[in-house]
Amino acid sequence: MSSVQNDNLTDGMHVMVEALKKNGVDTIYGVVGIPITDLARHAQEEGIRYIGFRHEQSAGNAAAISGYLTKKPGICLTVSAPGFLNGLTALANATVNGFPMIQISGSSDRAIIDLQQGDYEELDQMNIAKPFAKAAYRINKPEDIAIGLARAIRAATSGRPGGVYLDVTTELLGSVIDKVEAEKTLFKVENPAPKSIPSSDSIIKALNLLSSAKKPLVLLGKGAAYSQADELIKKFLDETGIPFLPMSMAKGLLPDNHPQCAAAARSFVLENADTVMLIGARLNWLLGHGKGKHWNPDVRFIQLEIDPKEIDSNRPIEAPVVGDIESSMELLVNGLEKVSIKVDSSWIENIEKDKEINIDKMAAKLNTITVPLNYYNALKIVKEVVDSHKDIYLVNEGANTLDDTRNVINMYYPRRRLDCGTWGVMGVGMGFAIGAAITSNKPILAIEGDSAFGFSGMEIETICRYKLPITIVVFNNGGIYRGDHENLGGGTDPSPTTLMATARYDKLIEAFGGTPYNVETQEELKDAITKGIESLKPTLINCKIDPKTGTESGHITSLNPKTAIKN
Ligand code: ADP
Ligand code: TZD
Ligand code: MG
Repeated sequence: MSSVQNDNLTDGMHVMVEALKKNGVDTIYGVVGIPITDLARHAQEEGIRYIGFRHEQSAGNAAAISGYLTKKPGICLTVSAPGFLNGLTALANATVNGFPMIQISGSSDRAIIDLQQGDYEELDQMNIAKPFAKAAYRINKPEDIAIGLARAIRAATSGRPGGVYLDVTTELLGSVIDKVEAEKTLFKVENPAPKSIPSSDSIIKALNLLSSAKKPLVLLGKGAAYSQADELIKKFLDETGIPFLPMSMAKGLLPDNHPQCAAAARSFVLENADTVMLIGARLNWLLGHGKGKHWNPDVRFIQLEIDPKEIDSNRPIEAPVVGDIESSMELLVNGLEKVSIKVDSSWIENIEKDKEINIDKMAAKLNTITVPLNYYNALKIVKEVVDSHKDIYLVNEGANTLDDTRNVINMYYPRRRLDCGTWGVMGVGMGFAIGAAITSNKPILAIEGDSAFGFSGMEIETICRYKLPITIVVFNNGGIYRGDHENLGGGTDPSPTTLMATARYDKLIEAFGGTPYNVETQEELKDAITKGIESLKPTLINCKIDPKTGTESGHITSLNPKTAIKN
């Protein structure tokens, strides 16, 4: 694409970069090609960091997690048609999880697309993006670039955040516009995610319901983590003494070893709580839809939620508090002096008893010594390392590798655990690790199933190219869930769940100059993770795990159709 920049004229590509700069965009994650190569080059020239990936899905995942960590939309840049589609999975995942991101994609000639005349990478991208995105826009005129970007920023970050698609045509990028006119169109979006203040009635109702509870529970979701209302949530819990349960990515919002944390008594508190206050958590499959055998049948709900449509989505909510969590928590904390919230001491004692029993059971699993290692005795080591590097970001995906890691590893700071989220999607690992490293400048530890790692594994080249402080541990059990299944047809092909147990994933990072480790014992694992983290250099540890120890689908075996379980 030729650049028409001269003293009086500019073009869509240059205006787009100016609009991004004006709105504080400091990083773009992408893969270049026609028609957006010059856009990436010029963005870099203008001081925006460009992080080039090997696959758009990982670029999208990096953008999404950066959005989650910063509350500013992460930007992913893709080429037309296939690049766009590769990024779309990440955009959809961002939307489902409530992460703010914008996928800016180049697209081919509208006139040819609309008549389906067969252009290079022809695809009607905006219409394809619509069902997967929170919003989708196309900019056709250079004078509309600033407005188009503003619409995308507002849609991505206001209300429930999500993924926004922004289509920039080849024609737009090359369209000439007078420099002075273009300059006049530029602006910074004012207050992109306005506060949403809940009604005072809803606050009073919520507090009254809590004060009538004997066995209350606060359930923290990733919406609470996202809102960054950390201090207010802490204050509310400190002042009321209510036990809390964090959803996976809300772990660490208050430290997992906080005395009120009921994570180790999860089943007990869900089965027995008489009043549950949801803070930024949905009653979706991850919570059994808030009904059924895992819940107290008489439980009453308070729900702090920004999206009014979410209320009553699965069961009636007695006290909805519709607003942003920060505003809602502020009003709730201020309202505490007007009500008396008393948590039954027997409730706390019973939770403590259940925690003790479960912690003992867990300790027994962690303290087994086996060769090869199993998930638990390997995770015992990871836990020890994380306990002495509390500020670390933990990226985690897999089935057993995901579920067991979540249960074993304590988190100590908000927004440090980044995982498969609402969809239970594989392939977020390296994108999340890279996005978190670029955004936080802190060391990242990625605990990856061998299958999970494969979905984004080529990004270790990206990690090495940018010299990122990422330590990857591949729990290599030789398979999806387990490595010991047989081909039921009796042939020589491996079973559908089988991967190579003998694979040396560590060798991959050697190709790019990273540090490899191949470990089989707890001592070797501890040494390798500690050195990896402390070196601040790209490190990949192949950790051999007994192929016989995993469970089909990890902790969600019951979601399989009844026919499928043949362990
Ligand atoms: P988890 O999986 O941790 O339970 P979910 O992603 O299911 O969390 O739910 C998060 C909820 O938080 C979503 O319904 C989302 O609309 C809501 N949410 C996100 N940000 C805010 C905010 N700032 N204020 C209020 N609610 C929010
Ligand atoms: N594809 C995508 C994109 N997401 C998925 N969740 C799956 C496929 C299905 N799947 C799971 O739900 S977990 C998993 C797959 C393929 C991998 C589990 O194997 P692993 O972990 O090696 O990563 P464990 O430790 O062996 O259980
Ligand atoms: Mg595996």
